[in-house]
Amino acid sequence: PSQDEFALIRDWNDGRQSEEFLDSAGIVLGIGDDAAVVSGASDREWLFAVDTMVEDVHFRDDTMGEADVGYKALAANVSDIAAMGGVPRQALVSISAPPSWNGERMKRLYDGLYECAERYGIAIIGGDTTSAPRQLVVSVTIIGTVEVGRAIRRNGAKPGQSVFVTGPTGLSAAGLHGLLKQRDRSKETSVEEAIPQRLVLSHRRPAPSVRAGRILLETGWGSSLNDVSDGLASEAWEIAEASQARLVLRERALPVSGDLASYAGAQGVRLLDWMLYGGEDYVLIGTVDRIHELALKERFRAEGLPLFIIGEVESGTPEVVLETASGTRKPLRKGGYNHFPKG
Ligand code: TPS
Repeated sequence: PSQDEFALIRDWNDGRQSEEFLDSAGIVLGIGDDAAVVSGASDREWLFAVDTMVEDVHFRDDTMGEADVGYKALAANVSDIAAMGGVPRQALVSISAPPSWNGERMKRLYDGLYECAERYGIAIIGGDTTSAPRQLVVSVTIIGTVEVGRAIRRNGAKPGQSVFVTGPTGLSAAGLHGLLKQRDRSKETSVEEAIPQRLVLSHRRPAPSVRAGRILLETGWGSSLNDVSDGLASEAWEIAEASQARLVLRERALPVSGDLASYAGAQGVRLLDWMLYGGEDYVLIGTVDRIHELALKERFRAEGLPLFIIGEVESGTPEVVLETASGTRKPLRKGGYNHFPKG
């Protein structure tokens, strides 16, 4: 890189994380050389995941602030580690920035990124920065650790077990809906209709469930696990297919956020559509043996974390069905966000 580029990268990253923190995180050599050096632990396995955010696909100029983009790019990766029951440790950040993302905007993006890193104790150990012709692309690679042989996979759901979720879903999609509506409206008038802040916040600053994943691993009670990035129905389908089992979700047991319910009512949007197909919630869905269900709930409660039992696993063709209040069963389509629609 040129001197300019070095100066910028230093400006965005230098002094963000203390020497003490980086030492304690096992970082032998951090940002600045050709590669980072990290010490290993013999009683752990590594977890690796990568997740990318693209301007105008995952966010728009007017749906997220710069710091929100940085925060969410890392948070989505943290969620992938949480969904294995692991601990997030290090991250590498690759950014391709168009001219519209000047130095000041990039600095704010890194503000959000380091805010998330601090919250979850993640060391930023390197990355790559290039220019891009039009849209911003942020790609984060995350590294986590997990006790040998203990990672919680999607394929462990067994007939007779209960299905749980660690929080309400649909908030992020509703927040996005509100933000897009607000933008359309502000083209004509300057009247601002209130969107519940909780919805906007869950869209811009998702809170991945690392602690929940750790409880599920430490107790040994989580038999399958997945994070809700594409929507509850789609993630339930992934567990059903990997485990070769049917997941029955009870409509009445699905956790409903009060803010979401009133906003959906006011907007005339079907609440259930957001809850099942919204996506970007980053709560965890998984399964637990019925004999451990109460004790697990108690563990969650003791740590101030919610846990909702939303259904059961049955033997049979892999599929996901919704049992309505009246007891009728409706198959749920896989749904979810499709980046490559046919046609
Ligand atoms: C402006 N969205 C985009 S990607 C995705 C969802 C629900 C699924 C997860 O992505 N339009 C704007 N912003 C958004 N966030 C969406 C639409 C919704 P991936 O599969 O890449 O993890």
